[in-house]
Amino acid sequence: MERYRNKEIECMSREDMKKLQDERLVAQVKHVYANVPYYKKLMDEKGVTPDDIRSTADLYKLPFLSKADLREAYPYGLLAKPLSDCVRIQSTSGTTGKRVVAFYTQHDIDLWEDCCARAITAAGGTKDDVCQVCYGYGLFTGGPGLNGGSHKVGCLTLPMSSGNTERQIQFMIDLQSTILCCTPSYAAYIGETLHEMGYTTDDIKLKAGIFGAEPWTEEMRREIEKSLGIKAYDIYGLTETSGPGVAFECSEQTGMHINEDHFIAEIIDPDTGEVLPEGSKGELVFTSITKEAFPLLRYRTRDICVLTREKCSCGRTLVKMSKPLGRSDDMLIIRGVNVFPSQIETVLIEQGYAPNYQIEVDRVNNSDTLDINVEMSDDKFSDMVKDIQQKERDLAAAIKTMLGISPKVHLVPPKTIARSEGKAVRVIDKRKLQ
Ligand code: DLL
Repeated sequence: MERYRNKEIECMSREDMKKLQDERLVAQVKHVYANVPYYKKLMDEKGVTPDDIRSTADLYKLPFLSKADLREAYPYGLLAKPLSDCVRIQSTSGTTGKRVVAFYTQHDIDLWEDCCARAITAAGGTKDDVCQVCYGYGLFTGGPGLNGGSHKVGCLTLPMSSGNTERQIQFMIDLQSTILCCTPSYAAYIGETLHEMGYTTDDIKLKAGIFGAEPWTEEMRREIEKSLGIKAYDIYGLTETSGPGVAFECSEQTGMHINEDHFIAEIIDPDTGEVLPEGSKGELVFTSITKEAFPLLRYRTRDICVLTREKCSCGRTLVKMSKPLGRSDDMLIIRGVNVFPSQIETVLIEQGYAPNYQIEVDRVNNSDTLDINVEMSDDKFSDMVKDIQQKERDLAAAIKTMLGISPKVHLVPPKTIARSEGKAVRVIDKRKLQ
């Protein structure tokens, strides 16, 4: 039986949802124009006033915001409420450039946690569940967001944060956790450790996992589901739009429903900025229509995906986004060919390898090199050089078929690629250092 947190909204007719979005958008544009000089300037430069925005059909008239704007406006330049009305900040990990800092009023936090509660409920969560949250806590939105959502559902919440994997498993067994929230790469690691510790899925009570914050493939989903004996649900979000819970998966597992009462989604051509028709692949853009403190209008996520309004068997009418197929800024261009790490992961898992790999790109004599280190799983393990070389050739051939370019594959012994407790580092691009 499908569970909903807010059936009225989640299954609302398209017509009513559009009306709700129209009203909220008009009010939000007024709020932002009046309170955020940075965005007012962008609108003025484009010759758009709040009066020009009467419904979602006018959305295209508004200027885009990008991460570069957020950095330029750092830290307070996009704040739409007095600082004294804000009760929290969260932030991105900021591996490149300045961090992005997002602000929340108490109302913003309530709505955000409610979005996360919808995700937990869609994964079957109720007040009788024990929800183990192993996303990082702190500035990262994963821990706080799912923690708040779990409270709202009424689950017994285990605020574990990430790390100390054996202790995670001990708690999971002792406290009979039924729902696990963490990155998919950490879920895979928890599964691996569970079996290494001599336990099986019979020793745990997990039924569902809510995994997101990084790309993961369908193949990886099946691996995790098998290893932990659960149904694995995807969850999507980004710090700039509040955190996890912008979109969540239902029992159909064919994409994530976007919480459209809070976020309007568009797909654009990342090169021209042109809005693309439904079903096209392009960059996802969000307008947050309910946020008070940090309401971003037409924010370019850099995530490449497809939106669909095909009827969903779960009964929800909320538009669905595909798994992000990559980020427009994560896409590697190797010898002129577009390569997403997820394509390589798909081949690895199809060929029976675990998703423990690292991609290294370099430039030697003006030519790009692609090296892929792949861990041998126990059943693939061999200490015969000839055997390993044959396996490397087979894998390289399969990857060439997928990508159109030849990689050098290096099989490495089990457990030699560092495991991740948060977002996995899959790519080392040495070309940037030159
Ligand atoms: O990763 C928020 C989050 C926490 C989402 C926990 C889900 C669960 P950031 O650190 O700002 O926020 O990173 C946002 O991560 O633009 C995507 O590129 C990527 N991402 C997030 N969820 C998914 C997902 C959090 N389900 C960036 N699949 C986004 C693929 C995802 N990529």
